Amino acid sequence: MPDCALTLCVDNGATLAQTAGTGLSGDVTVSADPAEVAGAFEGLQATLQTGYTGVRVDGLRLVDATDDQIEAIRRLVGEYCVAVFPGQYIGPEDHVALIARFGKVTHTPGVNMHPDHDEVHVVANRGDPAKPNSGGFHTDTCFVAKPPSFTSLSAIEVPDHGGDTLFANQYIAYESLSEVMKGWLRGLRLKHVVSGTDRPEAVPDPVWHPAVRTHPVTGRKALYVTYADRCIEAEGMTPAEGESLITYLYEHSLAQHAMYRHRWSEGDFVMWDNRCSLHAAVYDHGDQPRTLYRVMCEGEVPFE
Ligand SMILES: O=C(O)CCC(=O)C(=O)O
Ligand SMILES: [Fe+2]
Repeated sequence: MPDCALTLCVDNGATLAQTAGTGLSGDVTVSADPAEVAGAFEGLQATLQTGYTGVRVDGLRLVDATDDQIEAIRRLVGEYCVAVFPGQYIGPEDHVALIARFGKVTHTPGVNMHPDHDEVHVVANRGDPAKPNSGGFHTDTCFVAKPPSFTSLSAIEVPDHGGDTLFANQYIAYESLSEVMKGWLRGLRLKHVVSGTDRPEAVPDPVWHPAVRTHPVTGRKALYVTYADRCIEAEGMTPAEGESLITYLYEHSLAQHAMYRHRWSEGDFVMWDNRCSLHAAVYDHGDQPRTLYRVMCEGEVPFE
């Protein structure tokens, strides 16, 4: 490990290198090479938040990040699926400028954007105290040819309690499948369509993406499914076979031990990698306001 401006530890104080070296349950892996990963995070204070998923990064003002730190964050989010940067209070202009450092800024076709910032999507919701519910787990905007690599949210107004966001690690989902199932999925493509946008007429035709995708930064394979409304067909299979398979994979992708649950504080900046994770919002915050500004970065055409 290079000089130790770096701290990467799990919450119980064990270092990541110790944790990863012990051979985790089943066949899952934490990272390709912890020492190498740690080396990429020099200068960042990153703390793993659960067994496999989610890191918190302290001591860094994101708007002042160096190019090396941006690359370290790209790698960190790629390995642990989601990174939380507390106390950032990033406004819309800085937010767009920050995400532009990771790639081309994009947005979900058909959603309503901020009136003064056309690259910022305002995620605003009040829960209904009589009907708490959750959004389904999904990967963002998978119904386009180049789905977003990263989605980021800056917390503008958060509830006192509730309104958390959950993340599920899709490397773990893939790695914990049997070799037989991995074999079945080899070369299989799933059809993705739009659902739940404000203006469906603004969205493109359905697209086919591999059921398993290789992450371009980490080289790890991740399951790439989403909820049944958006993932509607398996290539070459009968509708019944496809539906059963997709339903199975989706349920499998939501193991609790592969999840991180984020409780929002004002000023939080959260960034996740849609190529290796699913996420879901929980609308249990009654009628308290909850406002998050969202900016995304375009990814590549998914490949197996
Ligand atoms: O409201 C949230 O916590 C997340 C909403 C969401 O799915 C998104 O921003 O992509
Ligand atoms: Fe989303």
